[in-house]
Amino acid sequence: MTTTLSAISEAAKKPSFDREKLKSRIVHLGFGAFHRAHQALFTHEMLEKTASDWGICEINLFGGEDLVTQLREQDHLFTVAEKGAESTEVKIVHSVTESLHPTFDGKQAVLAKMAEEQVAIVSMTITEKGYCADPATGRLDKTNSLIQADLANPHEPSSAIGYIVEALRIRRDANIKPFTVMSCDNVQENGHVARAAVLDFAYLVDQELAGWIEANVTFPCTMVDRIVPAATPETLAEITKLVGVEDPCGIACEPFRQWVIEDNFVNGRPDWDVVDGAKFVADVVPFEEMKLRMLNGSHSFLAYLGYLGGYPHISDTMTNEHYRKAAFDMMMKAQAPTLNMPEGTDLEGYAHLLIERYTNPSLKHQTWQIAMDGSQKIPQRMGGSLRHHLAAGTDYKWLAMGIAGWMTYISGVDEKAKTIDVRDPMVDQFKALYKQHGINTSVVREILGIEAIFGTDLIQNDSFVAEVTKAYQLIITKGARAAVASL
Ligand code: NAI
Ligand code: CS2
Repeated sequence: MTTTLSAISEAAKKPSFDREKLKSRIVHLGFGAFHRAHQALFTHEMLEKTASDWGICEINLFGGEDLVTQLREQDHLFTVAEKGAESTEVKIVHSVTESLHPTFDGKQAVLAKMAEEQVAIVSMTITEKGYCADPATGRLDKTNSLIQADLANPHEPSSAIGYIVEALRIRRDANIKPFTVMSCDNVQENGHVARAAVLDFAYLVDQELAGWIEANVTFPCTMVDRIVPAATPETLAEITKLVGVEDPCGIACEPFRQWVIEDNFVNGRPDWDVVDGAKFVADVVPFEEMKLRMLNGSHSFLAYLGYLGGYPHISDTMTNEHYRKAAFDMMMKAQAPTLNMPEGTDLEGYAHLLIERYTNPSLKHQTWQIAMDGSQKIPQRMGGSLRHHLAAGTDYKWLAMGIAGWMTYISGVDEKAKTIDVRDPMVDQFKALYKQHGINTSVVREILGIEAIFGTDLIQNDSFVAEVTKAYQLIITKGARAAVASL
């Protein structure tokens, strides 16, 4: 099975550990861009520094068939290119032991793997929508079509939640210790959301099983950070040039990385904290909140208003002084004051670092990519801060502008009357509202009335509705660039 990539790795980047000794002790759901440049690489570097056997079995539940096929063809090795503003460092990841895909291996093979005794952690990067949770409440969305199908047929699941519950059932029935469920998605209190979704589902299928999960399984929260844009033909060509062979599983990312993990594992864990950027703590929630509000909140702001303003990438928005200032002000004036951080946390330093990371010209992070799935992202990136300011009577104009930018974006038409390819689980609902109202301020109240995104409280606040309407009006009449400059 040795391929050219492994030949290269043998020659230039041979790891210090014996790959043959690794076991699939982690099953990871979501072999996407992010995981390759984050957990898989952290695990590789942890293995370099410790004598342990924590290997990863990669699974994609939805899509990514070609990626898994290709990964197998290259002996489960792949490249990560860390691109700084001036130089690039290439690493070959050796922590992956095997891979599965339900499309060609079948659902039972996936479940059997998750139920294997040595599997101690099931981790996930399945996107916000993968939790099948109501974005406003974080509880299982029982109307979700995947969940409905899995409730009807729990032994043949499709959703990640369905797989986890069924795999835990198999383990309990076979008297095998459970695994820890570790979410690595950008979801506020991701462990708590994963737990709520799993338990809500389990209680609907088997109360006794639900009780066993509640008593025996842990769901640590994690804060994950590294900007990893989707691979493009350009990044893959660059990797080919750097490595000397083609690597369709290769991925480029920024040099920065951070991983703060709640130390709450039921069946052992690797010492990821031997690697720079990873640490275990007792309470991750403040760190998650800081990252989601300051980084992801400003990212979404820049994504919607940047896309509408004609900027294809985040680094392009940073060339406009108004966008740069608005992003910084949003972090420091709208988000930072809502946080409750451990003493000594330097939020201003963090904001400056974020602006520097966004400016990295080597990283082509598309505004369109970040704009995806806004219905799942807006509540956690802006909702909590908004409620904070509304209660305190403080200024939140950056948040109102961000929400208005998103509302304009989901109209599906840009400032040059070109169609926007809006990707969102709720896109049909948006289309219906825009069909009824057109691009007109009357749509604002309707969109703010979507309970799954905004709950029931925000729509009742007239001054909030007026503020978003004012921002929306400015965007649709003067354009996004002028609207951002007005801040
Ligand atoms: P990607 O598009 O490369 O991969 C998405 C992954 O999610 C695929 O493996 C796919 O199989 C899986 N997936 C999609 N829908 C699913 C569903 N309904 N159920 C189960 N699995 C599903 O995206 P990428 O970049 O890997 O990001 C994935 C997530 O990782 C993000 O949504 C975010 O929560 C988190 N993340 C991403 C960062 C980035 O910069 N790319 C940084 C920090 C976190
Ligand atoms: C981005 C994030 O796609 C998005 O919504 O905001 O994936 C962002 O790149 C990461 O969270 C950075 O850690």
